[in-house]
Amino acid sequence: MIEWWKKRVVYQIYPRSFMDSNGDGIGDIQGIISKLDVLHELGVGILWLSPVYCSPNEDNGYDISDYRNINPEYGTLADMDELIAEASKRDIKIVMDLVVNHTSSQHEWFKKSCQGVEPYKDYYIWRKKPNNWTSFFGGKAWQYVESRGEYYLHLFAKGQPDLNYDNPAVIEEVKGIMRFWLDRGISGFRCDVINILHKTTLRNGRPRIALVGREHYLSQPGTHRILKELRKDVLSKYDCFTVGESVMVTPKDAKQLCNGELDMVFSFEHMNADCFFIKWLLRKFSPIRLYKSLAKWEKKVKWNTIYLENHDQPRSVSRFGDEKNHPIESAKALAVLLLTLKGTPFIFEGEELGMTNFDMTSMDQLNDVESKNVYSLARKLRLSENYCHKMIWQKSRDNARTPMQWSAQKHGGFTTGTPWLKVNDNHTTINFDCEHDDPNSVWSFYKELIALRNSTPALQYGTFKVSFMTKNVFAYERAFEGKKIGVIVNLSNKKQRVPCVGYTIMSNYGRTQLDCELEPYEAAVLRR
Ligand code: TEU
Ligand code: CA
Repeated sequence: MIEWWKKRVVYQIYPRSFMDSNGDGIGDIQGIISKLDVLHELGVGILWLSPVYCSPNEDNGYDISDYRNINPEYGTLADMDELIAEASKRDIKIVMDLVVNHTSSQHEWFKKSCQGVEPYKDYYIWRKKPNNWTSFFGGKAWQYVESRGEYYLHLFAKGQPDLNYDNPAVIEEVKGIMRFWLDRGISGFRCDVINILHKTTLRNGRPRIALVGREHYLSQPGTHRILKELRKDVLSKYDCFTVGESVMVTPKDAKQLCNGELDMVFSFEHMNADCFFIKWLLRKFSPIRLYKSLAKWEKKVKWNTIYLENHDQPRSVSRFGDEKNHPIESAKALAVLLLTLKGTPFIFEGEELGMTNFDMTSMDQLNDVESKNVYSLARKLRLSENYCHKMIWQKSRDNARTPMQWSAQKHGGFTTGTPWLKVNDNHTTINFDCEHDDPNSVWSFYKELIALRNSTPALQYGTFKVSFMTKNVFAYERAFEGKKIGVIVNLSNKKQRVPCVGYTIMSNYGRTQLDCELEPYEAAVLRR
C-alpha cells in the first residue's frame, strides 16, 4: 500500500504573508481559510503552515513562547480548528511546523530557567564559560544572564535558547506538544532543524569559517535515539508523516534519519548550485550543479523531498530561471523539475505564480533577523557596502516573504491595511487574479502539471533514471508497472541541441512534438 504522503503535493504557507483577513497588514488563519477553494482548485493535497504559535517574532514565529496556543496576530485555536475542518472537507491535510531545537527566550520555561527554578533549571544548556561555537545567524552562540551568572547556548538568534536534550523532562514536553496537535486533527509535522537536537559534547569546535562546533551536534547518535523514541511513543500511534529539515545532512545521515525516525528529510545540497558552500558566498548559477545534486539524492535516499523554494530561500525564478527575459518559460521549466522528480514535491506560496525576489532598494525595508545580523557582521569584516547589498538583495530570506500577490490592486490584494513587509511592485502583472483566467499563465501550468502528477502513478511514485545530462539540459525517465514517462528541462537562456526526443504530454512552449533543438528554458513531459 502506497502511503498517502507519497501521492500528494505539499503547499507551504508562510501565514504572515499569505492573506490578511482583518486589515492589520498581517496574514492570518481566516485569510488561509478564505483561500482554501483556490488551493483545492490548484490540486494540492497537504498544507504545511510555518509557525502560528505564540511568539515575540524575533524570528517570525520560529521562536515560540507557547506551543499550545495561537499567536493572536494569526487568530485563535478555534480558527485553527476551523482551518483543519474546512481543509478536510476539501481533502486537504494540515501539517504544522515543529520547532523544538529551541524555544523563545520569552517562553515561561526559559524565564524560570534563568531564575534557576526547578524543574526548568536544566531545560536549557547553561555554562559558566562559553565555548567557541558560532551561530547560524553569525556571531557567538552564547549569551550571558546576570540572574544566573551563566551563559546559555543559542545556535540561532539570542532570543532562541537551545533546549537541553540530555534532560528527559524536555523530551516528555515535546511528546506532549506533538500529541496536543495530532489530537486536534493535524496530519504531521515539518520538523525544524531536527538533526541538531542533541549536542554530544560542549567541547570547543574545530576552527572554521562558519558554524564552529557543528561536528558536535550535526546528526549525532543522541538525536537518532530521541527521534526513534518520538516515533515509538507518539508518531506511530497516528496516521501522520514527518519531514525533517536537516542542516548539512548527507545521504548517509538521511538514510539513518529515515530509518524508524522521520519519513523524509529536506537536504540543502542542491541549494548550493549558485553559491560556494554557504549561501552568502555568491557564485554564478550552474544548471548541471543543480541537476547532479538532484539526481544524486534521487538515487541515494529511499523517499526524497523535492523543493526549489521555501521561506528561507530566494525565489527560484530569480536564481535558477530568468526573471528578466524568460520569466514565464523559466518559471514553468522549474515547475516541470519540481513536479516530475521522484519524491514528495513542496511548492512554496507564490512559486505557482512565478513570484520573484523582493525589489529591495534599502536595508530599511528588511525585516529578517538573519539578514540584519549577516549584513552588520559583513560590514564589520570590512566587506564593501556594494558587495553587502548585492549579497543581501540576492540571498535575504525576505525575498521569499513578501506578501502573496493576489491581484493588481494596492498591496497585491493581500491586505486592505499597510502590509508588514512591502509587496513587490511587480504584483501589477504577477498575480493570481490575472493568471487564474489565463490558460498560458504560470498558475495554469502548475494546475495542469499537478493534475497530471496526481493522475500518473509513474510520476507520483515510479522509478527514476537519468537519460542524459549536459551543462544545461537534464533528461530523465520515470516508470511504474511498465508505463514510462520522459522529462526534459533546459535551464539556460540559449537554444540547446539534444538527441531527438518525441511527443509531448505537456510543454511550456505549447509544442506537441520536440525535435533536436530546445528553446531557451524549454521543458516538457514526454510520451515514452
Ligand atoms: O532554518 C534552519 C536554517 O539553517 C536556516 O537558518 C537556513 O539554513 C538559512 O536561513 C538559509 O538561509 C530553520 C527555519 O526554516 C528558519 O526559518 C529558522 O530561522 C531557523 O530554523 C531557526 O528556527
Ligand atoms: Ca491579519
